[in-house]
Amino acid sequence: RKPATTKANHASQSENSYSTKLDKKAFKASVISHLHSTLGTDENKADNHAWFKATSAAIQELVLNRLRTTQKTHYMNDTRAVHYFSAEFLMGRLLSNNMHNFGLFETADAALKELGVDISDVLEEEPDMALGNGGLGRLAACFIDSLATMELPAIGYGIHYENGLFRQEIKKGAQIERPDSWRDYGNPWEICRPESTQEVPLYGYVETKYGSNGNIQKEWHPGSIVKGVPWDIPVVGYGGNTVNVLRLWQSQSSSHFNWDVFNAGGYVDAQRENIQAETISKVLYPNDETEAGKELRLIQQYFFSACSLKDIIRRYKRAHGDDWTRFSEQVVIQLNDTHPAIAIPELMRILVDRAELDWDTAWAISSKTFAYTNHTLLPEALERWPVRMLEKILPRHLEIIYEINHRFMQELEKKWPGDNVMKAKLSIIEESDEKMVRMGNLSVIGSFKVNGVAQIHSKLVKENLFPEFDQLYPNKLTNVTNGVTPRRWLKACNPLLSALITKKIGDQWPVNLTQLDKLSVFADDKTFQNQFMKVKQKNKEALAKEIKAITGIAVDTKAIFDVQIKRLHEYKRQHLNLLHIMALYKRLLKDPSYDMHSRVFIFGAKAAPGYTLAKTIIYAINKVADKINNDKRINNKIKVIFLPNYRVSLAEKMIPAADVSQQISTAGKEASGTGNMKLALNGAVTIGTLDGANIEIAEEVGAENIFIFGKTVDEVAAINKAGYKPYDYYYNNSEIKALLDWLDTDYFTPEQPGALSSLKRSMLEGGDPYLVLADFESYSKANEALDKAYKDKDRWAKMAILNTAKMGKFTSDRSVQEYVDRIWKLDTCKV
Ligand code: GPU
Repeated sequence: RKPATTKANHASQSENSYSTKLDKKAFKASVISHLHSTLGTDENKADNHAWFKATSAAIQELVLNRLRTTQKTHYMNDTRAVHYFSAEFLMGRLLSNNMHNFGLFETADAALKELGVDISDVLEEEPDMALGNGGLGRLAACFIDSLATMELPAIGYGIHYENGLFRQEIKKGAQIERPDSWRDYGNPWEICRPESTQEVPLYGYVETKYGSNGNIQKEWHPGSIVKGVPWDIPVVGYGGNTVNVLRLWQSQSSSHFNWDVFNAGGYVDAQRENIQAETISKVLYPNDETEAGKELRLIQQYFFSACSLKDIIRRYKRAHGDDWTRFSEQVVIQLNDTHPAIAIPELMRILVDRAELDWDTAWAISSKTFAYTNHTLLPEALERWPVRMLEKILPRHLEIIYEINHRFMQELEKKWPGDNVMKAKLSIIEESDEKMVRMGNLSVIGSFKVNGVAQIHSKLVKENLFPEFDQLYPNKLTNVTNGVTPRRWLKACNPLLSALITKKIGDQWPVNLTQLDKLSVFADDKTFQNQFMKVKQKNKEALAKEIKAITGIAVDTKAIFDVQIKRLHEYKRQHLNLLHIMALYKRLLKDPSYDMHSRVFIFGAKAAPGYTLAKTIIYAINKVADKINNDKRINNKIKVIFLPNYRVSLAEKMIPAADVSQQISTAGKEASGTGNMKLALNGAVTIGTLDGANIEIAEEVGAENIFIFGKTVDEVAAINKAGYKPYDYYYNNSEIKALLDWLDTDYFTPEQPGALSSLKRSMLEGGDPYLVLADFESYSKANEALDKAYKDKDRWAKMAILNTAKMGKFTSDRSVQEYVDRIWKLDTCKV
């Protein structure tokens, strides 16, 4: 093979523009033809949804052509490919991005205009593909965008959830969950591939047999079999040259009845669980960063991992037959967190039980195939499965896990003879009351590389989470800082800023984001400052309209637009933001001349349905908002807006309009963050802690262009070691005391006193686990500095420009290139 390329090899838009193949006239004709022949309607009857369908169909025609060519090229070249295994892909909408990536957005816009249709109305018809919870799922979506853009052979593997993340409604301030049915009116992009259906065994028992040579052979007799039907979503690279696929598995009941099991009689019946096959891919688990321990969740994980592995092996065998020696040269599998870690024993099972390779040969192949990304240090998110559950659902996998562990313990004995404490700590099996399988340990042992997602996070993975593994396997643990795709998160979502940037520095920045640094020289240029801030103003006006339409609340677009958008979690500290808002409100009530620029605080956040305190925080934000927004005494200085149903398509409207980006997690808790990158890329200034990628953002933009506050990772550790006492802050800081006590009154919830008391308690009796009170004063000071900076228009414009200019590092193309160079060792394949 050729050595891995070192430089991204993007298809250039100019030499490869599909706009040359489809002009306005041809595009119009194609849309109309689809209106007639695909949708069975016509120009007079068509509503926006029909236009959306017809426009998508016109684009999909081009997509499928490039998909065929890409697949043929990859097949002919027998390319090594990365297989990105992820339980979540948070794709959002595809039409706008597919048009942009084909260089056809302007053509489509003009064509639809001539047909009397407004393209933005058409784009609004597309439901989000919300097959993910938050950052982890969106990262997977950005990575497959970059892989296609960089013309790398890659396939995403996941689950075809019938219902994605719930739709959030806010009723009287509280979150209500409604099902998300994204495919109700059909999905124009997905293609069903019944010919590639796979079968997945579950339950049953393991039989031990003796081969003719006296070898022990294991045979798993499953209790039931489910079918996995693949749906392919094309992933269009920028320039439209390479189109990769995202393959999502839908479960279906299998027509087989396992007669083996039937004949074995009652023994099996006792263990057999009659799960409805269809339920496996019914719904995405809405818990972000908490393991549920639910049987169906483990089955989901095994279901998509097993289908995907079989699919990979089928493709490999087509080219290489039964010769397994080249498997790990052709196949690399990236595990997006431990959710697909069961793929490790599954591959071992196939190699040992099915291909009849000896253990060492099989392990040599398997452990060169997998790499694992860790996305969190939060203990509640580290997956552990009860041994009893694995024994029931995947009895053979449990045996294999024990064998992996047994051999690993022998390795440990060699390195640290007699050290049983070490063995207990690193064992895949946790010997608690209820024995558990630690999926993190399994993933580290079974992978050739393990990475964290930002420098600080990877350092903590090495030093705190897996220090002994780092000693045992030097160089296995590494860092790849996250990134975001600038195609979706600047080019497509912020057309005004994109146009301004292109006018200034040319049109290559979407594939070479470090070019944005060329804007730096204009940071002091008054004309450019004006143009830049005018764009921001327009975007704020557009969001204000949206806010008015959604909530009925009018906001002043001259106010600071301050945005906190992310899942609701205590560690992300939306309640710190809220306490500070209450503080400003209190200061204004006390002193109407209190000097602050007016500010609109905008939130978007979903809480996991079972996370009671997170839901209380949402309720608190809405109740405080009601009070403040209707209080005439403060002269509209503060507005608080909670936009319901935060999702990718809403983020695309909020981010271009943000002046301020709130990234205020307790130091050490946010692995990286990616919203921080998207907001800064669009010219928002960060107020944040030294956590996750904020640290690297601060390095890029410089201390004068970011508002850093709060305890550092080391300080947090020291406080916790000494024994953190939130009551000290409560009694020593009269403002903090007044704010918490305010939550205990019925001021914000007149109809139900005490409705917000649990929030207060969490920060006192509850021990304030995320140090909200310890960071409050520092946060308040940083906000004052921010307020002062905003009042200086030139200074603020310069900061905003430099935030955009210095975000080049955070393109997901750079992240993917690092994976390619240091982990995946892939070559580009020109299509
Ligand atoms: N993350 Br684990 C999720 O969104 N969900 C999860 O279940 C886990 C991690 C996030 C991290 O919180 C965030 O800091 C990171 O930027 C993102 O993954 C992508 O790595």
